[in-house]
Amino acid sequence: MTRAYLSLGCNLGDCRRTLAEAVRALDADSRNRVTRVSSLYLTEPVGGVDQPDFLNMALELETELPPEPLLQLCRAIENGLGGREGRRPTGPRTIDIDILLHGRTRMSSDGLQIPHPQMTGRAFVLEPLVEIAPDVVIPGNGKAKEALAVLDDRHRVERTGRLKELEQ
Ligand code: PH2
Ligand code: MG
Ligand code: MG
Repeated sequence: MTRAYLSLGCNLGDCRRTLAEAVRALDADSRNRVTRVSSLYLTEPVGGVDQPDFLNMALELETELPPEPLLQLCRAIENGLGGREGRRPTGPRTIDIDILLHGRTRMSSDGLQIPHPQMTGRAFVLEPLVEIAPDVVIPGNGKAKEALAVLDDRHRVERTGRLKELEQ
C-alpha cells in the first residue's frame, strides 16, 4: 500500500456535487481507500482566461495502484463526470484530478510527473494539502508546511466549509 495525495478542482457546473462524486468514485475502487479529505477552498483562477473561481480540495489515499494506473483511474473518473474534451490546460473544467504525491516516488514520463511540477508554487494546492498532511514530504522539497511557509503566490484562497455529502 502506498499513501498518495491528490488535488481536485472544479469551476464549471455543480462543483460541490461533482467533487463529492469524484471522492466517492476514488474510494469505490477496491484498490483505494480515501483516508483524509480537506475542506473546500474557493480560489482565484491561476493563469488562463477570465473564468469563474475554482473550488479546490486535497485528499489522502491509501492505494495499491502504481502511479500510471492511478492516473488512468483519475482520467476515467474525470471523463465520467463531464469529460476533458476540448478543454485547455488552464481553462474552465467540470473536474480536474491531479496526482500530487505517490509515496516517495519521483518520476517523469510523457504524461505524468510526480511530485506534481507546479505544486510548490500554488496556494490552491498547498493550503488544502497542508490542512490534511502538514508533515508529508515532497520529495526534493522538504515538508508540505515548509513549502507553504515560503510560498509566494498572492492568488486568493479562502476556506469555505466541507463536503457535507461525505458526512454520515
Ligand atoms: N487549475 C489549473 C489552472 N488554474 N486555478 C485554480 N484556482 N484552481 C485550479 O484547480 C486550477 C487553476 C490547471 O489545472
Ligand atoms: Mg490541474
Ligand atoms: Mg489535471
